Amino acid sequence: MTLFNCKPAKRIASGFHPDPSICEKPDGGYVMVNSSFEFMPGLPVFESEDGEHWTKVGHALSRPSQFPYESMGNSQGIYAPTIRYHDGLYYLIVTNVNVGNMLLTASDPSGEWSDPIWIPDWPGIDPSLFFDDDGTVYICGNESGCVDEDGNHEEAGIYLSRLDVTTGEVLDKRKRICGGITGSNPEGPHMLKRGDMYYLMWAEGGTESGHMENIARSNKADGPYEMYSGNPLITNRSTHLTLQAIGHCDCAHFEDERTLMVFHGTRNNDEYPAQGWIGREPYAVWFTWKDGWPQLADQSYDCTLNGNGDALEHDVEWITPGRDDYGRYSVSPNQGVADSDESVFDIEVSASGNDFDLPNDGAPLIGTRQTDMDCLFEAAVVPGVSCETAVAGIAAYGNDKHVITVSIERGAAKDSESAENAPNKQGGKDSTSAEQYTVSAQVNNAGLRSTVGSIAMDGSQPVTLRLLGTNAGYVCSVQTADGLVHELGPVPGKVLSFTNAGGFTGTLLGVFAHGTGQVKFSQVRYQPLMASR
Ligand code: 6LW
Repeated sequence: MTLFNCKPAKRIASGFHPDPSICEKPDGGYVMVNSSFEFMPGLPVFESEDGEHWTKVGHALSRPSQFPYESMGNSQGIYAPTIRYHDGLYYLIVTNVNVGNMLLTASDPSGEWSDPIWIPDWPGIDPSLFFDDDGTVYICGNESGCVDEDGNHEEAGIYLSRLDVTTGEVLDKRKRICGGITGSNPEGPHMLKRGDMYYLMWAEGGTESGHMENIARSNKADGPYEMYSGNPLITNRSTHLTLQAIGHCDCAHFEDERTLMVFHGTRNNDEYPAQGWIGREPYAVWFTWKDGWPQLADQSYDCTLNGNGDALEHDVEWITPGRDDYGRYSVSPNQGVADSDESVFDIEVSASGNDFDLPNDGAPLIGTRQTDMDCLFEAAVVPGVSCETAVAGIAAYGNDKHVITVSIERGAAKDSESAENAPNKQGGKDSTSAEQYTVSAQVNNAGLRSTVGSIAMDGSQPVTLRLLGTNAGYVCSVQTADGLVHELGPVPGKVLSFTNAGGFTGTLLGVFAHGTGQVKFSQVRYQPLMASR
């Protein structure tokens, strides 16, 4: 593949952590937050000493009083936060698209964060805060078009007001300060200041393959803003680069000679338009300044050139789609594992009263973000002992209508293949004496379910359900107690990509169960396989 003249960008977190916002800590170092949509715990918070190596230190949303998550649908909930530090306190301003815009505060970014201060008079999404030198606090955010309280139509664009951060009161009528350079989805604005000059940065072009970031400046906070003639500041649109859909920037050290900029993008296989399914991940670059504008030698960035994109510490973190199933899981480290470097877990799922069917309707699921294209996700169950429910399995979860599952269920599936290699047919075992189970790989694509492959077996022996992630997608298989691996079939990963599945999230690899009873998954393991892309 030909790589264009573009610079390497360093990935600073893997798996979907979109819409990065950063600020400097008063004693040195940085804090970052990301969107989390319907998932709990939400609003992941990272810290870094150098802006390049980041560690997750907690979540700003950890309790129902902050995030009424029960009724969150796909890609609803928490969008595009902004984090700022002012006068001893960290402020986080963010949209919950199901409720409205809110502010949270904390004296320590790792938590605890306050309950929300709601900002009822600020419609639209992607709010940002700016603390000016004279004590004025501004809120800016984007509006896709609405009717204001006086019945006037508000055009799409970026709006500004003064805000009381202690009450959430919007102090004056908001003003439209920017319409973007194309008019296509100007969003994710941040106001920053350098000397006496106010700068407005915003994403544009939609968060998909047309994504970009632009910048403008003014000597007054409410404009008029002068567009940078070099816009877009960054974009990878219409390229074959591995990294696509770059934009949604925020900066630290904005007043200094070297400025740290973060943005997000999607890793892709070699197809265009972007078919990456891991989701939007954050990257960081440093830039310098010339004549009052950022000096970015190239607009394009890729994640493969410096080879360090994957050299991130692996982070297994269990999250759940925010539905009424939050709290039905207990996750514990697997004690029986000698190699302590590996992250291996036991997970118990309480499926009582849960009639959902994951491949069809969504269901209780607990998962970890897929952080590598090439990876292995597996979990062991003993069907007759640890699986009392109707169905228990593992999933590559894009959203509740786009899921790939490898699951076991009681009974012989109608479309189950005759399992020539199944353990109940081997070694002269009498299959009639044990209860019948079926392991199957299934895909739900846009709500349409199909079986990729299935195999029948008895319920007395443990099975390991397996999803092998590759640059092309997933290979589904099951390993039986005799060590044999039965391949159930491949599924293209683009089923889960946002070009197919829609929405703003990425892939979770997790375990699920539905029916009634407890399911015990043991040896639940996520393993990156190679540092490839
Ligand atoms: C977010 C918007 C965006 O609100 O995607 O890429 C939306 N930018 O700014 C959801 O993450």
